[in-house]
Amino acid sequence: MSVEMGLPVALPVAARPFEFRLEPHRAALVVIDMQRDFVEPGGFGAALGNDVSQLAAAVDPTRALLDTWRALAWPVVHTRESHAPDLSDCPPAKRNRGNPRLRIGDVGPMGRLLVRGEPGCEIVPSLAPQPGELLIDKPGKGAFHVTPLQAELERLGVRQLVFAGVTTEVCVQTTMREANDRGYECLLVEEATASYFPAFKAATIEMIVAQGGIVGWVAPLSALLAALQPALAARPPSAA
Ligand code: C5J
Repeated sequence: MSVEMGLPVALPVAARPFEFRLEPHRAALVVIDMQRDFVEPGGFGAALGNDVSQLAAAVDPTRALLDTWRALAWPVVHTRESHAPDLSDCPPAKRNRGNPRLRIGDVGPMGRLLVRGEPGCEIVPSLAPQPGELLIDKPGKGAFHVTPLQAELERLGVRQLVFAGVTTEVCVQTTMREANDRGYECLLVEEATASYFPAFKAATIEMIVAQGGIVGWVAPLSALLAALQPALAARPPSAA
């Protein structure tokens, strides 16, 4: 881990409920479940009856975050909600919920829903992981549940998590709560997350910042990108 000359130990981000002090190199970007199965027509989200177009707004802001994290060479984590082909990691309590047209593991236009190796399970092309970035397959809503995520973050020396992804109130919020319980400081980027239900996104943001930031912080993309300018400027000439 190289530390750039003259960079402060923490970069202040204008956030709610109060300033977030982002620590260079110690903050990973975590992109939750930006998979075709949630974002595109014909996937799992659509099979549940959702209007998947609601999620499109989060793609470009997430890409802006990825571009910045990659330029800084700071850690990036992608997650996928996904199951083994034999569904041995998908309990009936999850698979048999509700009355969808298709269930997890059934064959849809993008292959078997939420099954690893199927086209629909992949991350949308514009946000696809690059070599060296972590890809965590998770059978649950939370990214720490039966995954190597915590061990990987410890290996990388990460103690802060900046969140993007979908859906705000399900896998993003669950993972933020898991992370908060494990001692990570969590910042959600408002435009880089979305829900099939805009009211749920708004309510989740309020839950996160309530009570002095009981789950974490929320900031607009512009505030985070502005805060990162000194880190971008401090990169060695070979990296800029
Ligand atoms: C859902 C997710 N909504 N990634 N998964 O079932 O939020």
